[in-house]
Amino acid sequence: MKRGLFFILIFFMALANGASAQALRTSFLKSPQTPELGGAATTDRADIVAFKQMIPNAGPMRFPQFMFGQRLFVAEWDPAPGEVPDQDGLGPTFNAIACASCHINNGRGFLPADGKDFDSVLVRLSIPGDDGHGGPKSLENYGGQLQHRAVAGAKPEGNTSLDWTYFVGYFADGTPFRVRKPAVVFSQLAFGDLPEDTMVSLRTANPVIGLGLLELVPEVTLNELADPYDKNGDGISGRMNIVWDAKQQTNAPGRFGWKANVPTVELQNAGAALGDMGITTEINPKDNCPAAQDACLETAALHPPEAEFRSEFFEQLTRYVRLTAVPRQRSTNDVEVLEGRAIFYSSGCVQCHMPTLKTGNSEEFPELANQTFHPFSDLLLHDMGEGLADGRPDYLASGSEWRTPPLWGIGLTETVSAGQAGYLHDGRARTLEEAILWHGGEAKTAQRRFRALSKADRNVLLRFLGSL
Ligand code: HEC
Ligand code: HEC
Ligand SMILES: [Ca+2]
Ligand SMILES: [Ca+2]
Ligand SMILES: [Ca+2]
Repeated sequence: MKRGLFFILIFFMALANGASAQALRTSFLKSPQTPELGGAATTDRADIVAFKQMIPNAGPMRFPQFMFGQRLFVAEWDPAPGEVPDQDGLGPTFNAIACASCHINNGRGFLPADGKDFDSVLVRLSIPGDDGHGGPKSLENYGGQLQHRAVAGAKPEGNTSLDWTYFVGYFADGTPFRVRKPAVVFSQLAFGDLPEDTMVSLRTANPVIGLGLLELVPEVTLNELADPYDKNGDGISGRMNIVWDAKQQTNAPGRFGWKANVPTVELQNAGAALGDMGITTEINPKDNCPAAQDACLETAALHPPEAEFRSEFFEQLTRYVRLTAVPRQRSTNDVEVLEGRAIFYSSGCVQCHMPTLKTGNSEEFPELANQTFHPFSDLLLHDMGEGLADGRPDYLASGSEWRTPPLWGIGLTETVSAGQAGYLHDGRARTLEEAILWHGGEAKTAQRRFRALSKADRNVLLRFLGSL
């Protein structure tokens, strides 16, 4: 009898649990989407510096620190020993000399024109297996990323260029479209051929706005939004990436990067400093020199053993990234933008590009706590099909899974990046329309709905995206 009651109790608890997962999604979808895309962390700027503003509700005390963090974000690093001791230690190998070289005005990077160097994108490498914590396994001679530049005395690992394949398709109304897909071509590899089973992933730099908000979305929220076995039968099975938090020495939900493979802003920044620029931190105290690279090891020894990024400075950089505001949505009373938003909802874009999320508590950042905000992302991984697959797993993310990228600020891409635009993880899409056309896998139905729209309806949807 008691046992029976117990099972009945479990049954109702499970039912309540399933229902509450749906309830959270429904309540987020029903709550009004306001133009304050970052909640209180919204800026009115919509110009070239729109992504570089401090969240307005942070106290004036924060401002000098924020400006100092911004200086660090744009600072160009020198090889050691340099004239400014707190700004030297670049390399030995690196991809760029400043955070802002890739995150242009805190915005995204873009693919180089034919024959030009990779200036704001990078190439990740791995071989089958894992690193002992479930992450990608590095190559013995090249590590987990190709650094195509080096300081004097060390060798660049190699060079890269792009090979394009073009595809033609049609909208339901007969209008043709042409999209393109890049493949990375390696040359001048300094430490031997890449192993045959090397997996390669081309990545552009993401915009750096509103990340403090995304970091504070409680894990239970992500868990409730996730639907890994598609229990609600809508064809969408978002799941969390679970990744290694090297600072806390534990597993944690992944939130940052195109495959949500990094758990915190701090670790993302430390990884970027070392991997992209060759700058050591307390978190990553050793320079990035695979054992085969003797000259790299020798050159690294030119910097004194302490971290190249002074800890107090690195903290300011991380605070800066956390306190960067999100631009307000524009043209919100425009009839076309409103129609476009309705199509965005009815086409199922919101199933992944979740309009509304909420942050939890934070003692360190009360200005980011308990905010309702509008990232248009669920921070979950989705299988996007073969067309977008890189075939390079990263923790739980398979070769075809990607994190739903936030769409806030996307309408200002060209404004902040001086006319440049490249969307999707590898920057292949020249327009927002091309980005949508690449959606496959779980997003195939939404993509079909988009292709079935009239030209006028496609345009109002794009107008809505442009208002974000
Ligand atoms: C060589 C180009 C390059 C440089 C230099 C660079 N980044 Fe990045 N950044 C990227 C790329 C590419 C990604 C996406 C990585 C991925 O998906 O694996 C990224 C992602 C990020 C993200 C995550 C954004 C998100 O939405 O998830 C943050 C934060 C970030 N970078 C901060 C920095 C900081 C701070 C620096 C300087 C210390 C820096 N980056 C230097 C290319 C760069
Ligand atoms: C199944 C989940 C899913 C659905 C449904 C979906 N998207 Fe996406 N969207 C993604 C993912 C994941 C990416 C990133 C893919 C990549 O970079 O390879 C993405 C990328 C984008 C981008 C480019 C973002 C950037 O930063 O480069 C745009 C724009 C976009 N989606 C718009 C839409 C629109 C409009 C719809 C509805 C017609 C839609 N999406 C439906 C998951 C989804
Ligand atoms: Ca260094
Ligand atoms: Ca390397
Ligand atoms: Ca589902």
